[in-house]
Amino acid sequence: MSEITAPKSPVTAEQFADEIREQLKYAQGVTVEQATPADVYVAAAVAVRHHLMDSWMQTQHDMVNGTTKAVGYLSAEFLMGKQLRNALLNAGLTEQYNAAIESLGFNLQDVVDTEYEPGLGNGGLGRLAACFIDSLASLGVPAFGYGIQYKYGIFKQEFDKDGKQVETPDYWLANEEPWGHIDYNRSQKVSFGGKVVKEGGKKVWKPAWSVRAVPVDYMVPGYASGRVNTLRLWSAKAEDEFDLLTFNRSEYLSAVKPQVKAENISKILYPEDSTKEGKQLRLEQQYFFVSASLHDAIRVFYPGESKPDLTTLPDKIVFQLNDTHPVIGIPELMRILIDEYGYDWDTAWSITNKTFNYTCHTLLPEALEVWPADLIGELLPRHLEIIEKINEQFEAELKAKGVGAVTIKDMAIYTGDSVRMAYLATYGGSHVNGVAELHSQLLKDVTLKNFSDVYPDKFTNVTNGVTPRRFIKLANPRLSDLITEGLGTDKWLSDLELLKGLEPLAADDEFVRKFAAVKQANKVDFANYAKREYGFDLDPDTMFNTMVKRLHEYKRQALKILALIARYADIKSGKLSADDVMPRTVIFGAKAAPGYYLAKMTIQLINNVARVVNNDPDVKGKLNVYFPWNYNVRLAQHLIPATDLDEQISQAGKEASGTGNMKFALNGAMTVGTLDGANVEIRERVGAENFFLFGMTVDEVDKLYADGYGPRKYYEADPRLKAAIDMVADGTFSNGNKDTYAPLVSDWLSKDWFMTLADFHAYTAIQSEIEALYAQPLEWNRKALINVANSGYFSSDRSISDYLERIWHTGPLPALA
Ligand code: 26M
Repeated sequence: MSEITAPKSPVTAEQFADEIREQLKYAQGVTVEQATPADVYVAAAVAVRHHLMDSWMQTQHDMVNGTTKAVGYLSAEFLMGKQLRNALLNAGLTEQYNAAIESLGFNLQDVVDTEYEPGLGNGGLGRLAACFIDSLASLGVPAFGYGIQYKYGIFKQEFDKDGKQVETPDYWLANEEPWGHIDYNRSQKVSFGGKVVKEGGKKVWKPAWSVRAVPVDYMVPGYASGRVNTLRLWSAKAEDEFDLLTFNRSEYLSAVKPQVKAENISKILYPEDSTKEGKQLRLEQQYFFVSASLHDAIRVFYPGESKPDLTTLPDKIVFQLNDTHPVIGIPELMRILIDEYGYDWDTAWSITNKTFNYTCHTLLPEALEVWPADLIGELLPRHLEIIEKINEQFEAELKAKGVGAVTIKDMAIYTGDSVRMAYLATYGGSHVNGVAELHSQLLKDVTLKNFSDVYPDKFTNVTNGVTPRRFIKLANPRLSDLITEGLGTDKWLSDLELLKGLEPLAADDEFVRKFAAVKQANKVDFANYAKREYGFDLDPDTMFNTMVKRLHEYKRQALKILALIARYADIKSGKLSADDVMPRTVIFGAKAAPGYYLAKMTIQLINNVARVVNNDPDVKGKLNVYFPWNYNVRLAQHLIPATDLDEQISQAGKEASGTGNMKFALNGAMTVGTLDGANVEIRERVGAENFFLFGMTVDEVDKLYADGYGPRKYYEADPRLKAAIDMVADGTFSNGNKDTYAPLVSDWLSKDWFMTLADFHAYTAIQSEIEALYAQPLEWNRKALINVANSGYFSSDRSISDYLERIWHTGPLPALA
């Protein structure tokens, strides 16, 4: 590999500027004088890629030729956020870039701002995948992220004049995208449909149509590790050889149909989160990226071998299934091993079983994917046969273990008319993990109880984490500097437990004041940002109280908005004298799935509460509500560092983990939250006295259900709750129209599936505690600082270390020379 040179000696700002000039001239055809900030952004991105190239090649070389098992993270979503600043940070080029851009006569921020954020994910699951590949590279572990390069990412959210959500397409590839490298020569063919025939005693799949999966490679530079991994996102293109494949082609036009169909596969990210959608295109997407990825891994690890010994595959790579979306990979690997490479069933099963592991990200039963057998049979007939056979083997195994017939039926992977992907994943892989302690426990006790009874050793927990590079260093440079000052080192960026060293400084009033000043400056910055981007007038001298996450009933944005309405009513009626009110700015961010009726109505309600409250002179300066549209990674990076109080108020037992909660705690916000998901572990670490806990526990929720839950009782019993709901019903937030929110009100009063009303009292009661503390800025900031000091555990580096130890059984590549 002589073309790989040792990583270059650090580039100077002058050299970096020259590289940008070269690129502008010879690739983009513009002079520095003609160049726009967008041109300079592209040139800078290309220059950064060039600087990463040797490390990238070296990492691939070491991965393929060494003995360290690699990780393949299979995920339908990677919510990456903007790349330039992150790549510069991890490659150690930030200073040079800053100086170079300025020497070329451009403003740093103008250039960075032209980057368009790739929104290739819905929310937590997709962002977690992005944090994980950052940590894998930073720890020096050889890894591939495998996913889909959707042409359209998560929709852009706008609000119409009535405050309703309007979705518009996110064509993020409209302009030049300098990060992804399209590698046509490493394409894979992925086939669909047709039938299975017997030829010489062997099952042979004769597909009806195929597409070409073209890899688009993104470099994933590790922070200070010298390693650069690959995120390989597949893009669907038409196959040329369709005439060989369509065996009942009668006329040209119908033969061309599959070509149109082909490119549809990677056209759009499904905007659903946590609802199963039995859509054929979705299954096509899943099979498309998984089949291409598995074939790609074999190509990479057995280069040029026509008869590779695939019994060694589990020593080369371990695949993590990010939720059920890539689980079709299990029958696909079986098919590849048996049909393409001639292995017998048992050998194929042993390889497959060792190669896959499954992460579950939910507890909502409706979010576990179940595919109609008809659909699988039509699209992937050979896979359906294999699934049936896996199920037969599974049932025999259960029987041999003495499991009863009724339980065996309950556990069926294949029921005769559907396939349960979570069960297939649990049986087909070596390990199953939940994403926080409580969640993993509930998986064992409830959702996958039968499986955990039979296969207790498969089950484990890996609590989620977030990357401190993006979510502290890039998002919050002021806090980063203060942490470095406090610790006397910046090593915390790759060993976040070092934050613990800040704890003694919480007793140092001088340091706490500096910490408070950082928050205040961040709030001023955010107010300016909100003015510029949204036209809002935020007052940085009020408490910034934030709730950002997908809009979902279980997350209970309704609880927040009802409490807010009650407070508005209290101020207005004089029940709360204006002087006693701690001024608050409440900030929401949330997208609702386009087909989720009640979620969209909640968005409309929040917007209209904001309109009414912000225009009411009676509460001026006391309460303001803002709902910046199109919450995304960029907005998160601005908002999180500026937040005083974060809301994590899901019904206990419903939020698998949450990762926003970690980002806020790490940025010095206090949390008001339930005992749900990772809140439990955050509270354990930061200390009960530094966390605003309220609401029912999982056991209390279960008991209330069992006893028969009726929300109306709570409405009748609590006059403030009643007043708030009545205001929604009577048209206060809909210009007098009583119909506007009727379905929402009726749901609250008759169903209230997530017990918002039952937790209302506890939620409003804790507000006085919150305000009493906020009235003592030094004490508030002391506690917030203790939160930062004790949240180092929530680094995704720690999550990845746990995966390495408990599930993947691999580690970093040998140190670089
Ligand atoms: C399913 C079928 C069809 C279309 C889309 C989906 C789908 C897409 C995304 C279903 C679920 C999806 O994401 C779920 C998710 O984001 N879960 C969150 O995962 C985070 C990371 O583990 C956790 O922190 C959150 O608690 C959990 O809600």
